[in-house]
Amino acid sequence: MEFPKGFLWGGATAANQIEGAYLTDGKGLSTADVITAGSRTESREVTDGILPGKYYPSHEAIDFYHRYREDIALLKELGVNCFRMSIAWSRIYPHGYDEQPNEAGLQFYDRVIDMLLDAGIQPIVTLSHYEMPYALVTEYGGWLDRRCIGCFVKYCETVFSRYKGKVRMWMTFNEINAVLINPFNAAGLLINGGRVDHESIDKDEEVKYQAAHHQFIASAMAVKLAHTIDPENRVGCMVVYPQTYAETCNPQDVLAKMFRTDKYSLFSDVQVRGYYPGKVLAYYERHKIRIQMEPGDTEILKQGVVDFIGFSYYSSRVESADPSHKANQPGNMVRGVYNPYLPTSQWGWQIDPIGLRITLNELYDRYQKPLFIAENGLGAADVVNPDGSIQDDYRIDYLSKHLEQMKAAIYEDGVDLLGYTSWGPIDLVSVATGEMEKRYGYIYVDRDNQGKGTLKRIKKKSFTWYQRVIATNGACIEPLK
Ligand code: BGP
Repeated sequence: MEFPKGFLWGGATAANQIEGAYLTDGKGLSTADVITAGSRTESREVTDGILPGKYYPSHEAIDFYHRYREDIALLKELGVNCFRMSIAWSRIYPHGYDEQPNEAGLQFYDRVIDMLLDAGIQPIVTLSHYEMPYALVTEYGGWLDRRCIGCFVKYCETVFSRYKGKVRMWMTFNEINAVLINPFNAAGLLINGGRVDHESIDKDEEVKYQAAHHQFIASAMAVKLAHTIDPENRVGCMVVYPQTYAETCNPQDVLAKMFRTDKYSLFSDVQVRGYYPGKVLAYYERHKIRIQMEPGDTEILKQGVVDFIGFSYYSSRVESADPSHKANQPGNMVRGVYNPYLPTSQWGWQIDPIGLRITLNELYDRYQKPLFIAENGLGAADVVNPDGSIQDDYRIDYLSKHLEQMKAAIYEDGVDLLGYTSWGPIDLVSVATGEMEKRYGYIYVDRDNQGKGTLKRIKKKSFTWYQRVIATNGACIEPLK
């Protein structure tokens, strides 16, 4: 059986993970540009500006800035009908608070968007994918400062007007709920030196939720503006959805799971419903979290509810009420207790296709709005064989099993799913580790963790597989022989 007519098939990327050219044509420094490379065992470091002798993978990334023609031609050959990309805010407003936009930055996106449209590929644009102009951190302190709202909305107005009639689908903040453990990437907050801290989910809550409140207001204003500029615009939120299971059927574990799910869902609750649900306000009260809200905020939230729910799904996690059961099993952003029923990837993320079906059902039940899978994929180390081929059957296996569960959610459970953009159709820089060799692509990029390599692009076996999936509108998702 095919996927519904008009289903969106694509791939997802972020400006700072592909573009490089980090100071070219008037671009300002972004928060992503001051994060060094790490590894599987060593965390990335947020430095005070650019320090000599340190390696920052975003500075060159895969050089999409200069190679977009070749890359879009490959996407066209792949057959995708959409491409999730982000605009680097600091290319348009180098400091965030500038009076005028940077015309050269806009011209770059003009070229990319026009070329995508010529190739029959609909651009889906994230407005802030784990980056903001660095000056807004050094001078304002990131999203904790309410002035960021005005800067963001001005930037949105510039790009909504410029790409009117060309871009019709937008997402506001990538994985907005990741602020809980990754406050620098998500909101420019220098808590804990900007490091990702998996233990910190319940710490510094007032600061994180205050910054999130400013983002909620900014997102709601952006939604309203997008609809005003072009009623055809559809704007979504984007959340990381760490599907969570209770460790046992002990009600204490089930309660712990419920609290965790609610905590991650708070963000989409506000963005989709347009108000803070009572549960959230009760949580703030119980934990003495005081959020500064201004008169008018309630109205803004109400008027700026999103049109669809974009989310990332890579793996599931397990929650235990027993503090001696350590949550040290890694996953996308979030850690959990080890699940003995699931295999793990080379980077330790547990692979759970059925969890995607459960997630689609949970989100649709909770909100009754269309869903969009904005990210999903397998990070793996690929090997280029002497004949130049890359046999990534493990990736095909991962993706085809997830597509099978999507089909079940659509046809057996009645979920309204708009589309699917697998993460990194072309290899790119990893967010968690800064590595290049954690690869997601259908297209290989010859570049290693130290930034060495020719940047040559090579099609992997999964390229042919995804090409067939799209050509048959998902009727044929089985792995290739
Ligand atoms: C998500 C981010 C992406 C992407 C992905 C894979 O959290 O939105 O930007 O990088 O995770 O994670 P990683 O790059 O760490 O493998």
